[in-house]
Amino acid sequence: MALTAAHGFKLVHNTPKVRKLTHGGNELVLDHPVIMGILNVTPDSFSDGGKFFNKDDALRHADEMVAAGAEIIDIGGESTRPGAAPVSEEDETARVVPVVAAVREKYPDIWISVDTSTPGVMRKACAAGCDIINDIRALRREGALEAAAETGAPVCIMHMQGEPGHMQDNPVYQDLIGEVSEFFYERIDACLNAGIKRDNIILDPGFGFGKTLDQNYKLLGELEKFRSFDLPILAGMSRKSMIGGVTGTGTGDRLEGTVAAHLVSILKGADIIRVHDVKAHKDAVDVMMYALRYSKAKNL
Ligand code: 7PM
Repeated sequence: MALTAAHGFKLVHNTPKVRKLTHGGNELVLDHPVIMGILNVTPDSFSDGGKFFNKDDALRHADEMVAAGAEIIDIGGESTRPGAAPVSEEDETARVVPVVAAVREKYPDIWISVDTSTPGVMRKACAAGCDIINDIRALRREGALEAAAETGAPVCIMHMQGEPGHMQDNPVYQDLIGEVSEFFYERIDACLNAGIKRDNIILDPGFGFGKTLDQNYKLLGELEKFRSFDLPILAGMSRKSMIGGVTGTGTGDRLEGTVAAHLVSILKGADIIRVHDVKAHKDAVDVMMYALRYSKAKNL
């Protein structure tokens, strides 16, 4: 029996339905791999090394990613690095919301996601034009479910064991895939009870968030298991330690490994990949998709 994916080629998994996300009048059709470009607005990512991010720099970075083929721009103002100081709601808002507004003004049709766990930031970012709430804490903070539901925006529910400060200390699972699935069931249920539409929930196994190297690769290698939820899947492995753990390279030298991991994730059912390097991923995905279409050509 031939298995045909939403992307229109034969895959190891079966996704008969073409999915889409909706927000207001906008639709994002997931009939091809969608690239989400990471736009970081935490101050430590800017050369002034200090308190202020530069809106012009952020916009230039967005320009570059849109030109390279990103269909979603992910804007985040809270550093989730282990040991990073917590950011106040006020600071997070000041970093994120002006950038959301600026990207929205310049690109009326691009999808914008906001990487936040803070209810107030969710509301203000959506008022400024954001389309997707991307929460590494899967809306578990007080008031987050209600805030997300109020906005009507699609949400990305990410699995994380523990909290960013300690999650990598000694992650233990009895049954990794089963426990991540159980988490998804529980959070999907919480979203539905809060009034979030099932069609607007995206699942993310949370690569690097409370997982050892082998646990990360088990999740990647069996990503197709999460297709049984019949919801879009987001994979984010860009420059993470699971790449360096194989290649032996530092964060600045993980591009090739990252691209390979994301191609595998697409073959195993990812609909959206979250990346720093949009151009490299766009070219790699285009070539892979082209090759897969030709694997079915009858006239050659
Ligand atoms: C420090 C530690 C800095 C971790 C940045 C990070 C994901 C995400 C992040 C992900 C979704 C990074 C992470 N990772 N959102 N936000 N999925 N949905 O490496 O894997 O980008 S932050």
